[in-house]
Amino acid sequence: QPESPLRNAKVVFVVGGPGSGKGTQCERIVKKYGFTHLSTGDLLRDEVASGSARGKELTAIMEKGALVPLETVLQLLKENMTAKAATSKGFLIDGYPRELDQGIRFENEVTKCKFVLYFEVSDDTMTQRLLGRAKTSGRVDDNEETIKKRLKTFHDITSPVIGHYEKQNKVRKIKAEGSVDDVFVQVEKVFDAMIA
Ligand code: B4P
Repeated sequence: QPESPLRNAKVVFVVGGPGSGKGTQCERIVKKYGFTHLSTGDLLRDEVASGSARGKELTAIMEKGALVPLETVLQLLKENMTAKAATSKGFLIDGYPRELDQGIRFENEVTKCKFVLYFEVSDDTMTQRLLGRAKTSGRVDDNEETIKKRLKTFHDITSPVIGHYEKQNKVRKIKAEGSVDDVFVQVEKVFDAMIA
């Protein structure tokens, strides 16, 4: 079997609750460090926008604040990473893993992550940010009821992912209550130390 072009890819997982600022900070990281940003939320919304049958099922799941099936997300990630492998300096995998199995499957089938960037924010702050975004986003999941469910999904299912990587000393925790600039100062410290 030929060696996968992704075996030696530099991968950083970006994890945090809904509205913790993952996507916002990833844009800044891309500008400064030149990584390839793949947001699983964006990939799923693209799939929905394509109008495919698979897309319709995804909307229903996202409206409920639940997680879409692992196979769907992993497949989307692999396709997009493979297409960019030759030109990428490294990948920011944003919004993934959201459950333990997603991390385990990815690391078995693609490659190990270098570290996990974790944005820690209170539920109150996340809720306020998402309600702010709701005014303009048009997203099916930016409303009070769905936000509550997304927070529950995060605490019940995603939190154990952080514990798993903490045991491996791979979590780099960012206190993300502050402004976008304040948060990015902490992110820079992590990247300068890890990527050099
Ligand atoms: P995502 O698209 O990942 O949604 P998110 O958690 O809301 O995004 P993010 O944390 O990036 O917030 P942002 O920076 O935009 O997921 C949506 C759904 O897709 C999930 O619920 C799930 O159903 C599905 N899904 C995605 N990945 C999956 C997976 N791996 N497996 C299964 N299902 C999956 O920031 C939010 C707002 O805050 C913005 O308005 C921003 O401007 C503002 N903001 C950011 N930082 C700020 C700061 N420091 N100060 C003030 N405001 C700030």
